[in-house]
Amino acid sequence: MKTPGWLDWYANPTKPEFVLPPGAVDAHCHVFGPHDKFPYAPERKYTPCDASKEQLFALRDFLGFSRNVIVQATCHGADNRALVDACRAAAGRARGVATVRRSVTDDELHALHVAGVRGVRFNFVKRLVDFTPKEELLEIAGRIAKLGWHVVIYFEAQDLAELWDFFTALPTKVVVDHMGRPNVDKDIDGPEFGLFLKFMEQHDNVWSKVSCPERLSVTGPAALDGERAPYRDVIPFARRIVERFPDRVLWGTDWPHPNLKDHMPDDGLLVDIIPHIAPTPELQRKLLVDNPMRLYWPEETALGTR
Ligand code: 0GY
Repeated sequence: MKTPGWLDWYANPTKPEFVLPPGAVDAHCHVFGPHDKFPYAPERKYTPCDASKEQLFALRDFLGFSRNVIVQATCHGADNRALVDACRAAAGRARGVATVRRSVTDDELHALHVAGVRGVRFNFVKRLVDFTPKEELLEIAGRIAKLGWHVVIYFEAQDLAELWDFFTALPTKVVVDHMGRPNVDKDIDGPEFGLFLKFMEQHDNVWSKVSCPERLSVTGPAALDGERAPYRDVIPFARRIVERFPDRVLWGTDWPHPNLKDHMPDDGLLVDIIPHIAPTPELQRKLLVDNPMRLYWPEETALGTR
């Protein structure tokens, strides 16, 4: 039972040529189901294929990551049980970003924290979610701020201007999924991407995941002759963000890549894009280790135990 046209994730990814630095974090990935144990939400907009925690951890090890940040996907609504189960099973090697409603109790928030949750996700992509009133989201943000959590936001570039006042009123760190989905057919120096850069420039609590080239690319997965890197039209956008805000960027695979209908990326090749967007070892270490550790495992960063 899957959404028609749904593609299953890539079962045999290529071994990346790029060797990840020790302690690297895949800071955006999901678990789906398994649906017989963790059913999908009735209000979901798509039904994915199951993608279990064991499969996620196998990918983590194969690619050379040490840790995961598992993000609640919309198909599980505000039922975070699959996410919590995966975080617990990871025994400290995964953190979570949950979805909660205003009705969530303090005890429930505490239990999520103990399981490893450190953020909530607010989704503004209209094909994925129904509208939630902003005052409800602000109320949630105020409550989770007290736990030291942050807010992850997912939106499309053309909606940033309208959402600007809401985003800039959030009282926490704010992490943007997939660079705010730039239209990479437009000029990198044009007003649309310029507004996103201004958003980060003017607000030093705003971070960005430089992830998901496979979702944003118009040129697609074909590499140029003699090069391995696919999705070449997305690379300049991601690289600009990494070079301008090296201490506020994160990277993730987005496995198992929900909602892709034309092709499924090879996760090994996605890893091989990293040196194109973060060209020096220092930028790579910040992107893959220092930044996600500071955000999701601050206690270990402070103790110097990683
Ligand atoms: C992503 C992107 C997508 C889906 C979701 O929660 C979700 O359903 O985030 C998308 O369809 O663009 O980050 O996985």
